[in-house]
Order: sequence, then structure tokens, then C-alpha cells
Amino acid sequence: MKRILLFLLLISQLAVADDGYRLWLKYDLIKDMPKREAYARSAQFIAVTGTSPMLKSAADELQMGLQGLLGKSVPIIANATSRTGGIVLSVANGPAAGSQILMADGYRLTSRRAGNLTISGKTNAGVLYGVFALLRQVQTGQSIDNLAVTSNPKIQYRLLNHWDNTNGTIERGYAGESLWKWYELPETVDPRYRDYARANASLGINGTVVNNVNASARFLTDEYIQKVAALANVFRAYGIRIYLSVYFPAPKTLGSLTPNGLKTADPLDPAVRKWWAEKTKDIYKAIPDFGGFLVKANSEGEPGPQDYGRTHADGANMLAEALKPYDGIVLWRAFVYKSDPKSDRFKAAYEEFTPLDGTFDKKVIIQVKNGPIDFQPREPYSPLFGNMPKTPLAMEFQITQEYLGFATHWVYEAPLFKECLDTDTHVKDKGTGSTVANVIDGSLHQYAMTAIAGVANTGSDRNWTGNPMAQANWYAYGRLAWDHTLTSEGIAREWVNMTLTSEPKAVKTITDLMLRSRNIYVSYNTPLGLSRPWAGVHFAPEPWQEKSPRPDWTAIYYHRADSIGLGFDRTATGSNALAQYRPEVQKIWQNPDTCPLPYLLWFHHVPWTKKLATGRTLWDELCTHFYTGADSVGWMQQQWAQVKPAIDPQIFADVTGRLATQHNEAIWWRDSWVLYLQTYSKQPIPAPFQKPDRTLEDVKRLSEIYKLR
Ligand code: BDP
Repeated sequence: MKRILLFLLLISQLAVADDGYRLWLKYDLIKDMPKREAYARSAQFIAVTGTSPMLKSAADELQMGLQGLLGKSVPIIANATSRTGGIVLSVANGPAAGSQILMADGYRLTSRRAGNLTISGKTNAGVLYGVFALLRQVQTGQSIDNLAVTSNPKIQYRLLNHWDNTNGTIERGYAGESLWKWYELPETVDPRYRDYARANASLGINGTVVNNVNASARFLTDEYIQKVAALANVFRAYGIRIYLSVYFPAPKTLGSLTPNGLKTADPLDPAVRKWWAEKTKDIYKAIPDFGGFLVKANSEGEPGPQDYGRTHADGANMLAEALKPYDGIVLWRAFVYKSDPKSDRFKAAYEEFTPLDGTFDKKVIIQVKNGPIDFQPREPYSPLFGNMPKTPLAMEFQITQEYLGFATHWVYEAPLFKECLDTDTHVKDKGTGSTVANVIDGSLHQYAMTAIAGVANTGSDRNWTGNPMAQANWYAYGRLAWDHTLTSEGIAREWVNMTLTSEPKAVKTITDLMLRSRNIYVSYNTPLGLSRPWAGVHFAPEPWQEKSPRPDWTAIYYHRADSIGLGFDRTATGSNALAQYRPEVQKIWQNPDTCPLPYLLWFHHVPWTKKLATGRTLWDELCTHFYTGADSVGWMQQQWAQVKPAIDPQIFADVTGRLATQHNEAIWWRDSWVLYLQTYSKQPIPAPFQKPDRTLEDVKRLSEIYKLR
């Protein structure tokens, strides 16, 4: 008997074990019976007029979702005629009287007592997004009676960027191999591609760049165009268009392999322009809804138009010309910096791009990283935002945690995204709509096109993102791409409810943890405006790193520690990068006494003994951050332990393990920083903190070992 009971217990455990594959689209049965019945009364049928593949995806998703949530099969019918009590999906042009206007891709949910619940969109995609919005409403336990919701995306092109290579590896990927099985495509189409598309559509993501920005010319061969087309065929029914990163000298590289091939990739050469026009034509023949090209050029050794004495605009406009007959765009990246030891890398993108404002074709969007350096745990916003009024600028965020502890450290990124989006560029008077978000949503400069991109954190791991908590970053990026006014807290709560648990206390505990996680990481990793304490591997602490082929690839270039103090003087007495911001911004940041502490060392070289607004000296403040940051990971562990009863055991154990690793590594970071900086500050570790129980040599050795192959 005992054995049977044990067996049954095991089976029930197995039945609930969650491998994370379903992401936030779990659709588990709602346990609250009256609630479930209330939903069921409004979902007696799904009526859908029209047969487009996207409407079919919408109806199928709704049926599948309701089947899981309500535990009953809801029939799909062609027409509601006189029936009530069901859900009607319709592509309705024109807005309903008196309500907010429905835009392309937007959706409207309306329900009245004793009628039908209507999900309408101006386009098929709008209906699909409306379906996911309704499911979200049910998944998060909200009423679906008397609905009057209209939601339009604030940004037109909402993209993921995959840094995936032909050999299946992912640049800066921490969740396994590429999702795209190039060697199997186009003949074999993994069903997982559809689930990828569903997840993205549930957030409103409508485009994906499938290959690395450090691009291979192979993606432009007929062989690869067919493979990419097979993916596009799956994604199309979910409103997702495919884009390709292109290798700028492809005409030359591929040309050299064909008879009478090209000897140049000069964007002003007519033969090169013809090559691109023909290539683009081939792509559109295979992928009629192809989205366009993403380009990394003259950046980190990647070739580009400057190799031929041409400008970024010459290169981008050539591709725009090739795309002219089609509905495609060019996303040209602004991530550029030169190997000039005298210049400040911070200033490079602004210096190269602002003089070109107004010279780009109208099909070109410049894609700008959120900060001026490179996806650091905390950066001030890029000064390009607000300074390119005549050229649409897209935001590029990095979802994958290249500088945020890979897949072990738990960092919820919505606060990082929001911090940037909500910062005022002061192009207009404060509070009058000139935040970074207002730049990229086009409202500030009336851009004709708007875009946002997130460097994906997905891979072939069963749970997609390696760390189950990193799913929240994909989710948060997508939700903010749709509506940047959503709050980090609201998004976190929604995600936890849909993904982990709806037990109120656990939801609160996890949401709080998530909201604090980014600041905790910054505290032990790069507090007070420190940045880039890495060399090759963007993981192990190496603030002492001073040798590299280029100065801006060392760690000391960024923190500038010396016997006087710490930090990079970017005021007028230093590199004067601050001059790239509006006077109002400069005014706050140029004075070390008014500069917000999180940005202090980005702009100032501060004496170790200077008293900060907190009442502590710089040295003491740094130590306080390093120590409390590392200790706070212990707090995260305790908080997480408390939610155990509410969380699936497999996910609970997975996160518990990762947090233990994070705690050890946070202490490693703390010790590395304080021991190293102490060689300059010559100050003791302030009470109540204890001196590390290892030496600088010990931690240096650890980092060296970490870098071994
Ligand atoms: C850096 C990454 C590098 C990318 C580069 C980029 O380390 O792998 O290729 O950004 O964005 O952060 O182009």
C-alpha cells in the first residue's frame, strides 16, 4: 500500500513538473470553479469570419488556450448569426463610435452583458494580438465582462535580433544552440518554430532578424534564402516578418566565387548596386513579405562603406534603393567606434552619425544601442537620441545577458529598459514629451517610421532561455515594445501570474525580487557608474585588465583608477563627451555634486575621500555597494526559499541552484573590486564589512583560470 502511495505521489509530481517550454502561454486549468464557470459562460463558441492563415492562428490559439484554462472544448464556427455568449473575431475597419481610434496592428476587446465578446482589429494581426490579450486577461484572473479596451502599438517595427551563426552557435547566447536548424532546413521544419512564433505574437513582436550582425555572406546564397524562406512560411501566420543581417562586402565575397564576379563592394559602383538589386529581387521571390536588412558596418572590424571612402549614408542608401520596389526597410546600426587612443569611445557614434542627419533615404532607420558604450549594466542614454531629428532612430536593447551574468545571474531587465526610455532628453522643456521613448515612438520628431529591437536571449534549451527567470526579459521587452508606458512592476506581476504562480503572497515576493534584482547586480558588479570591468570573457571580474590590442578594450580605460580617485572625466576638463547632451542634461550631470550617483563615475574622476550625498566618502560608498550587493543575493535566496510551496518543483530547484552560484560569484566580484581598488585608495574596508579572506592574487588567478579554454 505504502509503495502504491509513493508511486502515485511520484506520478503526480511528474505530472506537474514543468520544464518551462510553454513559457507564459501555460493555459493551465483555472482551479477556482466559480471563476472558471463565469469565463465559460462568455466563451461558448468562437466565431471567425474569414479564412486567412493569421485568423486561423488566432482562432486556433484561442481554442487551445480556452481548452486548457476552462477544461472544455470550445467550438469554432464560421458565423455567430443570432447566437450570443460567444467570442467573435472580426477584422473591422473603422473605429466604433466614441472610442479611441484603432490603428494598424491594434486591437479592441468589447463585451456587453448578454451579447458576444468581440475581438476586433483593423488587420488580421490586430485580431491575433487581441486574442492573446484576451487570453492574458483570463490567465491573470481578470474579469472579461464589460470590456472596452482599445490598444495600439506605440512602435511600428517590433523586432528581435538573433545573433545566430550558420554553424548553430549563438554569439553571446547562453541558452544552448541556435533555434534554427540550418542543416535540416528547408526540408525539415521543426515544430518548435511555430511555438517561437506564438510566443512572439503573444507580445506583439512582428519581425525577427534571424542571423548574427557579424554576418556571414552565406545567408545571401540561394541555398540559405530557401532555408530562411521555410522559416518565413511558419512565421507568416503569426504576423512575423523575417529580416536578414547582411555582410556588407557580400557582392565581392560571393562575386569572387562566380565567373565574372565583382571585385568590389563599393556602394557607389553601379555593378554593386545592380548586384544588390538582383539579390533583393531573389529574396522577395522566395519571401514576398521579407522585412529588410540589418547592417553592422565599419564596426569592430566588420567591413563597410568607409573601406571605399564612402559614408554610412552611402551604404544604407544603396540598400534602400535595392529595396525600393518592395515593402522592406534598412536598419543600419550606429554601434561604431574607432581605434583612436586619444578619443573617447563614448563620443564615436554621435560624431559619426549626427553630421549625416537628413542624408539617409526614407527607408532607412538608424538602430542605436541604449547607451553610448555597449549594453553595460547601467549606462546613461545614448546622446544620439534627441539629436537626429531628421532620421528615424530605433532603440536596440540587449535581452541576452552578455554583461548581466549570462544565464546564472537573475536580473529582471524591465527597470533597465524603462530607465532609458523614461529619461528626458530635454529637446523640449521637461515634461513635454521629449523622453527617449518619445524619440523612438516618433512623437518627438514626427518620424515616418518607428522601430525597436531586442537582442534575443533564446536558444535550443528546453526552457528557451537557460535561466527560467530570463523568460521574463523576453516577455518584458515584447510588452514594452508594444507599450513603453507599462510599468516594470505591472509587467513582472503579469509574467509571474502567467508563468509561475497566482498565489498572491508568492506573486508579491517574486515581483519584489525581480524589481530589485537589477540594482543588486549593479551594486556588486558596476556601482556608481563604473563600466566594462571585463576583457575577453564578459563574465569573470577583471578590473585590472590593462593589456589589449586597443586601449578601449581594456578595463582600466573605463574606470581610470589612480592614487587620487576613480572614474572617467567626461566634463570639459576631460573628454567633454557631456557636450553631446542638451544643456539642461549637461547642467545636472557636469557637477559631481548634482550628478545622480548611479552615473557619477561615468562622468567624473572623483577623489577617494570626496564626501558624497549619502554622507559617505567615495571609497566607503563603493565598499557599501559591493558588500550590500553581494549580501543581497543572500536575501534573494531567502526570499526565493519562501515561495517554494507555490512553485513547480523543477523550476524551484533550477532557480535555487542558479541563485547559489550567483551568490558565490557576487562575492567573487566584490572581492575582486575591493582588493584591486584598495591598491589605489589605500583605505581600509569600512566597518561593519569584513576584509575579504583571500588576496588580490587569489582572485586574479580565478579569473585567469576562467579564461582558459
Ligand atoms: C558587443 C558584443 C559583440 C557584438 C557587438 C555588436 O560583445 O559580440 O558583436 O556588441 O553589437 O557587445 O555588434
